[in-house]
Order: sequence, then C-alpha cells, then structure tokens
Amino acid sequence: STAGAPAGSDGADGDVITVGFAQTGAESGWRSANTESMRAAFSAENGFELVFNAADNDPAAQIAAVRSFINQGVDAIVIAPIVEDGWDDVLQEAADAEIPVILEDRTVSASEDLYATWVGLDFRKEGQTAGEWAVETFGDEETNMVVLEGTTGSAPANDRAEGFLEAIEGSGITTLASQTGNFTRAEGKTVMEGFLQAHAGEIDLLYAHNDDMALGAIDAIEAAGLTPGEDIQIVSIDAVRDGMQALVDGKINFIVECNPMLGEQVADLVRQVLDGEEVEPAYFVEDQSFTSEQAAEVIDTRPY
Ligand code: GYE
Repeated sequence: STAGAPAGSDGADGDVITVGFAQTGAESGWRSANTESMRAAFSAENGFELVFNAADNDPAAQIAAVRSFINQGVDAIVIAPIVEDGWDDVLQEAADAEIPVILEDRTVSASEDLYATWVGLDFRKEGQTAGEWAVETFGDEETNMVVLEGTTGSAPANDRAEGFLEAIEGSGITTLASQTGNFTRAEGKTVMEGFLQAHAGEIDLLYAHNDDMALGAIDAIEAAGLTPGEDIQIVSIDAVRDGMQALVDGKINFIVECNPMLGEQVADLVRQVLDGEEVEPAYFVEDQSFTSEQAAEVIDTRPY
C-alpha cells in the first residue's frame, strides 16, 4: 500500500497510507478551515501521503479527480461531494478497484453500500435552528424574507432549505425571493443587489445558507444605504471568524454553527476502514448556535 509514497517517509506503522482527497473547491471560510483541518490530520508525521484535489465547485471535475485517484491506486479516497447526485458510477468503479471511499462534510444520494462511511454535520437541523430563531424573532408578524441558497444540488443547500421551511411553517414569514449565491461572498453580494433592486423597501429578513454569502450581502445592504441587522435582519450558518465578528458587531443577528474541523475524525475512520474494523454508516458532529452576546463571549477562543 505504498504506491506513490516517497522513499523514507514511512509512518509510525512503517507503511505510508496514500489518500486521495477530492475537496469541493475554496468557496468559503468554512472550506479553508476544513481543508486546513484535513491537511493537518493527513500529514506525513501521521503516516499519510495526501493527494489533494480542489475541483473549483465543478461536479464533473470532482468526479474526474476521483477517477484519477482510482487510476493512481491510492489506498483510500476521501470525498467532500459538491452535489448529492451523480456518484453511482465512479463509486462503483472505486468499489471494483477495492479502494474504500470515506465521505466527509456533504452527503450523496447514492446507496450506502457504495461507500464505507460518512462524517459531517446535520444540515437539516442547522436549517431548523435558523428557522426557529426567525419564528421567535418575527412570530406572526408579516415578514418578507429573501434567501441566499448554497450551491444548487448540494446537500447543505437542500437540507438547510428544508429544515428552515419546516420550522417557519404557520408563521408570518413568507419568501419574497430565493436564489443561489454558490456559498461565495462575491455572489452573495451580487444576488443581494438584485433582491434589493427588485424589492426595494420590502425586505425584513435575509436567510443565508452560509456566513460568506451573508457577508457579501452586508456589503450590498450598506451600499443601498440600509443598516444590516436593523433594517434587514440576518440569520446565517457556519460561525466562521468573519461571520462571528459581524454578529458581534450587530450586522448579523443569529448564526448557527457548522463545525469544519473534521480532519482527525476522518483520518481515524480511514485507518479503521483500512484495518477492516467495523464502522457506522454515518457520524454526526454536534453544532451550537450563537446570539450576538454569546458570540462576543466565545469569539477569541474559536479555532477557526
Ligand atoms: O456551510 C459552506 C461551504 O458543505 C457544510 O460548504 C459545507 C458548506 C459550508 O462552502 O460555507
């Protein structure tokens, strides 16, 4: 199992584990923290050789990267799947090559038989928590909401939308407009600019599927002469540093955490799977949520 491993870089057990990691891209602060966590866990000191690919959020490029890992004969493949659908063929190819696949972060719609395990967050619950805050804040009041969705077809965009809608059912909150901002700051800004033009003076609430899009939207709201957090209340998901700072500053009103520090747990699972140990089909990592006051208390001690 030392294919491609540089000479003299043997791990503690004398056998370097070569892992191909197909990352989504570099769209957000969450993603940077996740990549860092993975690189640290799959280090040479820990006995790994990491073959890293970031697909720039192009699902076809990500599948091609996984195929190239199979051709290279890596020991294991880790994927943060950009979208849920379209994985059956390449996962079957990995299974045929007897290379175990471990998923991290996002989920796939393919059968559980086609991968060893998954570790990540409960995106639906994150959406629910965000929606519960919105209902507590606005209640029966007639409230016009706009939504910045994550990447279309991605598990977090699907599940965060679903969980939120479930939570606001029967409340006074209605959706004026909902569009993808691809989890990026730049698109969060341009899509929000469009919302502000089409619905001038009407928007009470923004639900952003991640902090980066909320931060882009804040720029657009301020450029329109409005006060984010007051004229338009904002709820988002991730709790990355810049998002937490905007929450402390009162520009965002509530953030639901999504923990990106998954590297160590993924590395442990890779070892267990390669050792033939039995693992669960899914491992959920716990999330918290923060008001402005709570963010102020913890912001200096956050690892990302
Ligand atoms: O919320 C977003 C990132 O898949 C949970 O992807 C992840 C999401 C995260 O781009 O910021």
